[in-house]
Amino acid sequence: MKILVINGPNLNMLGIREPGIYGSQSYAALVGFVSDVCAQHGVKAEFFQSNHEGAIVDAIQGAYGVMDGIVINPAAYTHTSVAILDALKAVSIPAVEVHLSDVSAREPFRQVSYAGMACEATFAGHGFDGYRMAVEYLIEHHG
Ligand code: CA2
Repeated sequence: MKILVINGPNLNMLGIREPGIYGSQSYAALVGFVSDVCAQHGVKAEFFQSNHEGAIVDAIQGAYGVMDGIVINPAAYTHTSVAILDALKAVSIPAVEVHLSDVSAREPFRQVSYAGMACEATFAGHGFDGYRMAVEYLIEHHG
């Protein structure tokens, strides 16, 4: 099984600021954590991070016919991007949404998730462990 792990804008800044919300570990540590989870399950993982909406759309399109699952934290684009929603629908690859923080307990503008409308499940508020939950969801349902 091959999984594409997509992270949206500013997640490359993890560990540098706002540790109270997003934790104190870096983006490289997140990649290491998810790589280990995937290796333990015999899953191949690829990682993509971008601050640009169109680049994320391109990455989703590039997964078509190549990847078996997508784990996506669209970050701020979660709450704004119909383009990412449409890309996920277009490729029709099983996708799971992840958020480090518990978006349901934050500002009202974070209560809407466009990308989530094309995802089979959402794990929010579990920090890095949410990515493990998402990978294991995909293995359980599509592995
Ligand atoms: O909780 C999450 O994972 C979010 O997707 C993170 C986004 C936020 O816009 C979503 O509502 C919830 C923001 C990511 C920003 O990451 C930073 C990392 C370090 C310092 C500042 C921001």
